[in-house]
Amino acid sequence: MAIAFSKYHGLGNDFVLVDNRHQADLMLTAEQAVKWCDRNFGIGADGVIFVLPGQAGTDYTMRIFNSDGSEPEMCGNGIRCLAQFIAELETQAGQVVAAPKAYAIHTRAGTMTPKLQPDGQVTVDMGAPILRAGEIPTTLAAAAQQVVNQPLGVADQSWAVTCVSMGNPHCITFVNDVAAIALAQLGPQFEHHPAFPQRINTEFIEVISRDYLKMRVWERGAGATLACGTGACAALVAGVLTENCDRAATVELPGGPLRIEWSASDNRVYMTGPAAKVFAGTMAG
Ligand code: ZDP
Repeated sequence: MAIAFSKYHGLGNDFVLVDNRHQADLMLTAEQAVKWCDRNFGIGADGVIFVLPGQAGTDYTMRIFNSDGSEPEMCGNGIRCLAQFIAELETQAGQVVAAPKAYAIHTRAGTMTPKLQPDGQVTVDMGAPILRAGEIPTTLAAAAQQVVNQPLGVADQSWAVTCVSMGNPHCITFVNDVAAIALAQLGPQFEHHPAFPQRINTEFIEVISRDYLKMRVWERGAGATLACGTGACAALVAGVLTENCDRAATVELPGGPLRIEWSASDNRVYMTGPAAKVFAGTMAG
């Protein structure tokens, strides 16, 4: 059976989107998603995202497979793409979708709320960051403690790491020169380090100023990507905890900039950035 899809990207972090609103079961298996993500033998993407019926009072549910077939809790760039995809599906169905328009989306990390802005960007209420080691999870500190600038040994070097979960786990380390980081060598060693029982997404951050960070990322289950929304949020939170940056900053990723704010009034993280459709098609399952 041929399955319709749309291809989107958020700053070059690219996803295949599937309209799964008419059934509760996923229309693809993890193995099929891996094939679809293959850049030579498939469509090519960092992940496959499904829009399902809402749960627990939300408008819709998001589920995602990484390109290796693992299922993360959340995806920041992906949820911006999902909001644009939903707006397109609703428009096709004859509904009026005028910005600003917000959707409540159920994810494995709780309810997230992307809002379409009149300028085409999408702002996502990503919820409060999770800082307790046991909930991230990492064994770098006692379960109830935070991990801020703790030493972690990787590749015969000691890295000062700060750990933050945005629903999915992140390890952030501040470096002098992100361009000099050997990402493909170091990334897998962080990802599979025994201190991270659920594996980890790793962000290397260069502080340009208190409101401008430069980031390179090695994603759990997807490797080096051009952008990572949850990672940019986690990096800003880590920057505040380590006193490297202000509560609002631009995070520059290889694919472009995201605007991130960790609100002092409600403790939630707000991410603003683009999401764009590239093409649509059908694929044999
Ligand atoms: O946590 C993970 O396993 C990530 N690879 C999920 C994807 C995160 C993403 N890049 C983002 O933008 O947050 C989609």
